[in-house]
Amino acid sequence: MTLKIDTARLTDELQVLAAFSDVPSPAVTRVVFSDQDLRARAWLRSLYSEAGLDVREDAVGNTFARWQGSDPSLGAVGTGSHTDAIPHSGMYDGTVGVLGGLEAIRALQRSGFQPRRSIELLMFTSEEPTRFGIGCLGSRLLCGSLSPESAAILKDSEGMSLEEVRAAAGFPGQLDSVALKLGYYSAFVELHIEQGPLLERREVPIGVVTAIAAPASMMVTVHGEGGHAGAVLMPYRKDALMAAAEISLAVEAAARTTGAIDSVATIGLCDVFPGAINSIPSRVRLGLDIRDIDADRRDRIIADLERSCRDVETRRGVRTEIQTINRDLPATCDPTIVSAAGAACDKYGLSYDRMVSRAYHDSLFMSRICPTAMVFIPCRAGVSHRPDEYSTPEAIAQGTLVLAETLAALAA
Ligand code: HGY
Ligand code: MN
Ligand code: MN
Repeated sequence: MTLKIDTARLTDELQVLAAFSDVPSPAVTRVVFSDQDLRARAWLRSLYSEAGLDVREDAVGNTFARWQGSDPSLGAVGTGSHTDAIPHSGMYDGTVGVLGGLEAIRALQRSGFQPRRSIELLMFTSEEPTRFGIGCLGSRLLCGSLSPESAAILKDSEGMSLEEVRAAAGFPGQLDSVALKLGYYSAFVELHIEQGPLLERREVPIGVVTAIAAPASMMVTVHGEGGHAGAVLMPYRKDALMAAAEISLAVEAAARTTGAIDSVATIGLCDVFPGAINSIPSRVRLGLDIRDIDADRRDRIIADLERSCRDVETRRGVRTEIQTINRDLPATCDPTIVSAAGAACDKYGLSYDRMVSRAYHDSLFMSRICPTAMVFIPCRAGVSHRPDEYSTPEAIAQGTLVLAETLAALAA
């Protein structure tokens, strides 16, 4: 069986999907359950139906498009990714895994392949933390690593709860109906852009992921004393922003000195209150993202953060609070799927690298309920989460081809 990917159609569908955005091209903003997200979902459902797939959506909007296999008693082979996009980002993060997964299924259908195990395309709800503050919301609920109770109380920046938002978006039903039973999938494979520079730098067309880094995110609130920028003299200040700056530099130093290049820490959110140029900050909220492929090493950075908070409290007379949003274990990808993806590359003469994913993905949580692996394709200069994120049609087609062959091997 030699598969043919319809590159023109796939590229065109990626462009159509990118247009469902709250900002003008080339940037994409598509926040979960926004009007643009709902429009995109409706359009995607029409594509799944056109391909003859059985479509269902769960109580949190995870979407499943199934190609029935000849033996429905067997666990299905899953593939897919997300289509929500953080503000002012690019058009390939996540979408390549959904539309590439769909084209992989269509290519297998066109070839006359008949799956024994059903092949199911997933579109996970809210992979990005943008609206509810936690990443992989849909896949966490699917694998049971987030309880329905904890999910129900999540709120967005307008104070709307997940319950209110999902009901208004047309996803009623009980959150406790979302978790999948073990065995529902026999395997899961996600196609995704690398979101890093290695494949392009090494001129290798495919990455086969062997491990996914462990993310942790937390909010640190520093409570100081406000006051008049002119009247309060320096020795008498309890400036929350200066304290937060010391904590930030301590976290950066901790990540830089673990002895491993895999340790990373980012402070992507900094909210200063009251936020007036002539008023000493009385409260600062920092959003931290700390990752490593080794959970213990990552946790040592968190320990340094905690130490720095205590130290700053003593020296500056401020009070700090650390709220942990998530602190996940890394994932090891399944060797059988890794070899199947490698064999698919060999079949088409595509070189590939085994590599670690430094971004987290829904696969991190799918690996809790079934053997899981990922296929990466290069993205230009490793850029992602930016409007200039880009992957060539050829790279996308090659990744889709490897995905299709891998799915066929797993579903045969
Ligand atoms: O942040 C991440 O790693 C993912 O792109 N949401
Ligand atoms: Mn992303
Ligand atoms: Mn992604």
